[in-house]
Amino acid sequence: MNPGPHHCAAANATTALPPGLQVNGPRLLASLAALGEVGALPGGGVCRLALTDADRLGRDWTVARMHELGLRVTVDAMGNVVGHLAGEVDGPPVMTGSHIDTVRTGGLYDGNYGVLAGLEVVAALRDAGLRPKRPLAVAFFTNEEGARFQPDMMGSLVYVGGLPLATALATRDAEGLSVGDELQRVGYQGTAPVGQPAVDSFVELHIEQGPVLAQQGIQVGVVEGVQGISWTEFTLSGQSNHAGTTPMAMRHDAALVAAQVAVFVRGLTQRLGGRQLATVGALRLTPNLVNVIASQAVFTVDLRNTDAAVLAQAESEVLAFATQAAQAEGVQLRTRSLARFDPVAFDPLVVDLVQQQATALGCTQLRMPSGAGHDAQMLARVCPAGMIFVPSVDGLSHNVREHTEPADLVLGAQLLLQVMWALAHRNA
Ligand code: HGY
Ligand code: MN
Ligand code: MN
Repeated sequence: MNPGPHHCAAANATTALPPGLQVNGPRLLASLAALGEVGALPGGGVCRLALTDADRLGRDWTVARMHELGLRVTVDAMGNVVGHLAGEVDGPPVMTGSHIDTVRTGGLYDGNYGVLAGLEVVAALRDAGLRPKRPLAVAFFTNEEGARFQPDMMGSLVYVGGLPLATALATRDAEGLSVGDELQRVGYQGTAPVGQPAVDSFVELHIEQGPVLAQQGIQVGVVEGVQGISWTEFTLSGQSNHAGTTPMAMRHDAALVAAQVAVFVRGLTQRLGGRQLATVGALRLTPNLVNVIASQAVFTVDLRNTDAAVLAQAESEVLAFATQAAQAEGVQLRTRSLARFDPVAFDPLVVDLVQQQATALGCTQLRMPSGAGHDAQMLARVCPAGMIFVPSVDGLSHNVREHTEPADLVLGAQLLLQVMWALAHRNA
């Protein structure tokens, strides 16, 4: 059982946390359960795909909570929402935040935890009657997951100027609905200028979503960066024909080529070794009928690696294999990049502060990369950024059984409070 939050030894005189300043664990856990009711799936888990009605309800719940805490709330043209807490001095805020959209089989904590822990930091300061030196901000960004509209981290990418707003708003989902229309429909196409406020520093608290911390019995991940991400959509166009009358030699079977690529990418990870990951997560066959040779297969390949050069090699090998497999089957191949982000290294200012405060809290800790993409990797383009991980039980995420122990959730929020306080009071 992990210890509850402690008083921490001061990182240095200017950043010492006022004695007794602690997050309220039961309040944090209750807020996670309450938000988890929004878009709840029967049997557990959450489905709040970006800009659906469930996402709107989750946004409404979170904005109402921001107002309850006395935050000034802004919504920009990308639907990014920021709750602002004034500091003793004006200037760019120390920001925390994450996302509240989920995948279709989401859990309670992916994204939601970082946003609600940020609001718990604000609530704890309010309880103590404390105002930070620099302003603080708690944000949730639009469409972090990229499950409905690609790329992922879309809102934060627009926020930092990495994707033009118009391009993002024109992006369409599989049903042809655009981000812009859906933002309007759910009532979150705001008027605040995108990318405002400029951010002093950013720290995101998130569940690890992998098995490393849980397997090693470590309480906190001191995240040093995020691995590279490559998402590609492959469209194979063959010829539908009768499953019972078409000789094998006469087939142009799109499903076969899709299956060959799926097997190839698994072999590629074994051959490349290291941290190479590959996933065929989405696959759609047309006409998808038991007795018809598939005329079309549309599928996605998700490649990840901390090593940019190996990731690029993996991409070119997959494309080369798919091209020759399609040719051999007499199937047309078209590809479309859905997301492409190089590995990101977080700023030592934030990484070292996370480590220092974790040490002050007496936590066991591990410096590690992030396997998942996060909004922090986008904010890292415009300010010093970093992340804190807490363990995921059985390393499960993007799965309705996603779970993190309450004590770990509370400890992570206490660490976030301490890191934000230190950032808000650092001399610089
Ligand atoms: O795909 C990711 O890594 C993140 O969950 N969007
Ligand atoms: Mn996430
Ligand atoms: Mn996710």
